[in-house]
Amino acid sequence: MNGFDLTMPRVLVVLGCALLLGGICLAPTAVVHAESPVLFESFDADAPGDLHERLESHRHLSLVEGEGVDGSTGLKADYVGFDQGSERIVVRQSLDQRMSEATLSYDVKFPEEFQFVRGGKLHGLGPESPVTGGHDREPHRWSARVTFSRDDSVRTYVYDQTEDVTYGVGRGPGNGFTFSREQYHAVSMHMRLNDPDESNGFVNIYVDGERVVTHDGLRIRGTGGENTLIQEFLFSTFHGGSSPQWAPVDEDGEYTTVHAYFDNFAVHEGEAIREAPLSQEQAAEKMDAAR
Ligand SMILES: [Ca+2]
Repeated sequence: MNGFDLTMPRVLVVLGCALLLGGICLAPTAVVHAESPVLFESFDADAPGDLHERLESHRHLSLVEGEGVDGSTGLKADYVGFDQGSERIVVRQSLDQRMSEATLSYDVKFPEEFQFVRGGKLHGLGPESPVTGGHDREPHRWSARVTFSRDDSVRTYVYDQTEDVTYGVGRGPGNGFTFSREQYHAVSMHMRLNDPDESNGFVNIYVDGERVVTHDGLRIRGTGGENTLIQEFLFSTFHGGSSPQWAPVDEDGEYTTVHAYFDNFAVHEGEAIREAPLSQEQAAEKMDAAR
């Protein structure tokens, strides 16, 4: 650690000050805002962390030097087409903190040949026992993910407490947002759980610092309790879907494999929208702060 002070990344945010007679600011009101990520992985550290090792050991994930942001090492995902979209790439990682509000951020690059087809998953957050894959909803179980969608866009995908539906509920952008190919974009999913008896939760998606999806009025959990709080990172990416129409195919209509690249996974408590893909220097600072 070389004497690195863990309190250093914390910054004082001045919210305002009490103006008294004569306009003199006598009493600045400050709160401590924790900038340290709950989880951070840039794939560039000398000693791989737990998430790094678990992702690297997945058969459809590999690390590629120079393909990360800013010429760093990035994570390549292979989307292998089959009769339910593409083969599932799912890695669940417990977080060291339980939160009612959090932001998941990562940088993603879609090459020119990537096929969005009918859409697929792009990571998210969950409680102690997330529900995905069309399984039954329960009051203490939920999940919130980003999906890539047809037309090169994004949507939310939330297993909330909506009754009489099998799969997640989603909302897309109202502004016609699309990803540009061959360049990294910074994606942030900022969410807050609802109060147990209210429908006041939200899951919002930002790309390169701009909000592109607002999904509010959500009853994400149906009860309170520690096990309902945000406490898992859901690395989850694949096409589908449950039929061949979701699969990437070649020019002969045969199942094929396409790729996307990821870098700089981060989970912060509260709102921490990433404005742009992180430079190597920024990523190194985050990596230090997360330790
Ligand atoms: Ca990297």
